[in-house]
Amino acid sequence: EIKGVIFDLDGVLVDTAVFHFQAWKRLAQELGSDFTEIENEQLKGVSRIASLEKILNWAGVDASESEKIEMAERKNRWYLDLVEQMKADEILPGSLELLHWLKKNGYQVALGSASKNAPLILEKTGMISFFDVLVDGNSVSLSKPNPEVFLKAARDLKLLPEVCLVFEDAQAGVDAARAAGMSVIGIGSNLNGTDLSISSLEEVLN
Ligand code: G16
Ligand code: MG
Repeated sequence: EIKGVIFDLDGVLVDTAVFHFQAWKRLAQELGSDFTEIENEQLKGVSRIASLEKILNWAGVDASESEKIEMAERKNRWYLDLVEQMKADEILPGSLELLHWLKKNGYQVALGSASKNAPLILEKTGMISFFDVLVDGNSVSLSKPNPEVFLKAARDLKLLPEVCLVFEDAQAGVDAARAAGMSVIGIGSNLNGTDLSISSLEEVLN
């Protein structure tokens, strides 16, 4: 019996991947390299600093720790400029309807995201009030596929992992949910280890 539902943010509730892509691409180009959509796929659910390390690796660029911090901050400023233009109608289809339904039917709702910008994005899109608990890149130290983010969400909801259901769009996130002992619904194709795969949250209530 599911009592709590934990949502990933990017790629599940809201499509911020396009903004991450544009900001990383701009950084890659400044490094004299390029950045493709295929490479961007590999950064889904990956923390900001781990994403940067992959990009530096693909670009064949060495950087000191302080240069890495500066680059990650630069990318984030560009990302936030793009997020600034985001409106409530950029919420992915089905998100609001499902959140409404879950709260109306007595489910506990949490966020389990790698993003440090998660509270800002939930605020901007008007979704923050649906959440009982927020666990994001500010409150966890171990990235997905480590289950920390989801285990912390369950603990904060005061629920056992086995009564929690996770919605995830990234393989690392599906693996993290599994490792936490939770049920998982995958959004999109090519995900292994899900209990169910759907193409959008719109399908959940239909
Ligand atoms: C999201 C994105 C990742 C991004 C990460 C960190 O994760 O999928 O591409 O690198 O957050 O974001 P930020 O730079 O805002 O801290 P999720 O877990 O919501 O899919
Ligand atoms: Mg995601």
